[in-house]
Amino acid sequence: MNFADIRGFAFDLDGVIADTARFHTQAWHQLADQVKTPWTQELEEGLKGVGRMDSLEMILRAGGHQDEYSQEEKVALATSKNDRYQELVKTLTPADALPGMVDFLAELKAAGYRLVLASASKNAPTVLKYLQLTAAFEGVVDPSSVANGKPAPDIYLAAAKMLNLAPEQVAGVEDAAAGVAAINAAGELSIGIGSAEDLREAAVRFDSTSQVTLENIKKQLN
Ligand code: B16
Ligand code: MG
Repeated sequence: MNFADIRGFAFDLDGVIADTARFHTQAWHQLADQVKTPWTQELEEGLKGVGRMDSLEMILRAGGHQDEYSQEEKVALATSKNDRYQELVKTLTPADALPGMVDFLAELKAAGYRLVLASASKNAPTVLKYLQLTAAFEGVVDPSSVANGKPAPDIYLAAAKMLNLAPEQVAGVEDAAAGVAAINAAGELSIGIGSAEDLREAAVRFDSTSQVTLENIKKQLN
């Protein structure tokens, strides 16, 4: 893939733009305690980027509880997690954007790149509003409009479509293994933010959001 072909960027939200991954983690951890699934580092990492009902299924399966709840009870569990998450995100302010990301968005815009959000979260528009970053993006892909969640490519393909670009012209930015897998499966350029162990499939990788600049991306690709 050639960086010179890139015209647009599709961003994940939780863990990339905003420090909200910790809120999802906190709310899911509480739910895991409630259904008596032991909380592990592996489960915590595996849930990142995964949609709400798929996350619930992962937690139930991890504790061997997958056959103990009706569909109605599962929806009630997911709703209670979301209620807790929404209470936590109410505290967000523009200061909760992750280090360097507001500058990176501005740098991309000034360089003429087109920007969309490709988050699995149905709460993404609300979170952007609290961060006062709604206007930074041309659009937000609606996660309920795609058939398959991350690691399937659907949401990143929808992001390219929203920008009227071919997948090879789009770079995706992610903090989760499921998200990097989704970008790669879409045939886009994957930029991962996180540990080398978790994000070994990323084409470009940074330890922290503060390192993400156009210059540093190009450096890694050369
Ligand atoms: P919601 P991202 C993902 O957002 C989160 O990483 C994941 O933890 C969460 O379960 C998922 O969104 C669904 O979120 O319950 O708010 O619809 O990382 O893709 O921006
Ligand atoms: Mg994420």
